[in-house]
Amino acid sequence: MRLESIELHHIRLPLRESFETSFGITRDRDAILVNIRAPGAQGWGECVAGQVPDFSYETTHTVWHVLSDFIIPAVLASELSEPQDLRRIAAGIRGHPMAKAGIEAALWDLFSLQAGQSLSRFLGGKAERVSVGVSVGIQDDTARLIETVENYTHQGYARIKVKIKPGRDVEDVRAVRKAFPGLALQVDANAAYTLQDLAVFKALDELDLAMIEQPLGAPNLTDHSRLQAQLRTPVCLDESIGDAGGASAAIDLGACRVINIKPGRVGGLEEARRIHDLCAQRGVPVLCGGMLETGIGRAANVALATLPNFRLPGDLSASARYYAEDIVERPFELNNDSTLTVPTGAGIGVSIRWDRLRRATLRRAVFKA
Ligand code: OSB
Ligand code: MG
Repeated sequence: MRLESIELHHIRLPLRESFETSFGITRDRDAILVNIRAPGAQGWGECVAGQVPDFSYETTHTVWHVLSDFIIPAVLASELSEPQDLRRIAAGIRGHPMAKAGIEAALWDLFSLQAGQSLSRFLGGKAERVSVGVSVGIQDDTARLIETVENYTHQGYARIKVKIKPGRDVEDVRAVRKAFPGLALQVDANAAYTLQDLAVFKALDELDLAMIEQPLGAPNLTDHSRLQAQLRTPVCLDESIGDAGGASAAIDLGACRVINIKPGRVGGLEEARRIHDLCAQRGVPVLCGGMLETGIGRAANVALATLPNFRLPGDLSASARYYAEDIVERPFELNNDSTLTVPTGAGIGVSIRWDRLRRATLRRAVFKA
């Protein structure tokens, strides 16, 4: 099969509340949406790079450049028989996993649609609902943090992840633990610390956390291994893990006991599934991470999270946690057992609200075969 055309949409959606991490504040979420068209069918994918090269080096502009100048011309010139073809087509392009993941996701949507299967089943997933939590950004002060956590637990989220940064760590998390003694609680440092901060992690280790996510710099597996050896709490790696080879090395080194899998960070759903399978073999549980996706990226993540080794609640909250007006029908809603329902329709199982997409679009381009 050959594609007829590919459309890119650079969109900007205002977040209901700004989201602060150790690396900065996001107020509006930018994304590049990829819409691929074949005779009689189309597919959608989301590139999760943002406005600023903070979580990763990619931005909406590097994604636009790498897709429009290199990957899209190669895809339009290729015969396609499965989503995995993207790996071969883009093999000569170094890095840029979020650009690759966005177009690969559109291929997964298209091929699962053509197979008449939901993306979840097409990937080999079985679950009908996936367990989720909420990732809470750094708040103005501790009182506001407690209020925010309370609000989410009232909404029904059974697992809370709190973002930390130097100066906003032990005191905040201790206060949350004290206010919610039985809560499934974890933290995410987004690589803001070094081994010099061992005392911080020793103190967090006393707070009965489900995990400590990405405490140290992304490239430093050895220091993560030294840290994990001194903690009871599992270390979870996010930014450090770029592919299945890296995941294998991290497990060999004892650098973590949990891995956060985000398709965008690892170059797509195929690589995400490889990491999932490797972790399953090695007895390491995984969770499905999030990047504040719109309903397009969220639907793909929910499908991925139906694979059996996603044993820990994902960072996949309801659409309304992020956006007043998501661009898909139906937006994801939280069930009373802290789950999201997996769409059963073919493909990603959500459809575009064109009116809202048009309003959110900053730039659009069409590429024809
Ligand atoms: O580190 O997991 C992270 C959002 C943007 C960038 C990095 C991260 C996050 C989150 C949000 O934690 C997860 C979500 O989408 O709800
Ligand atoms: Mg993280």
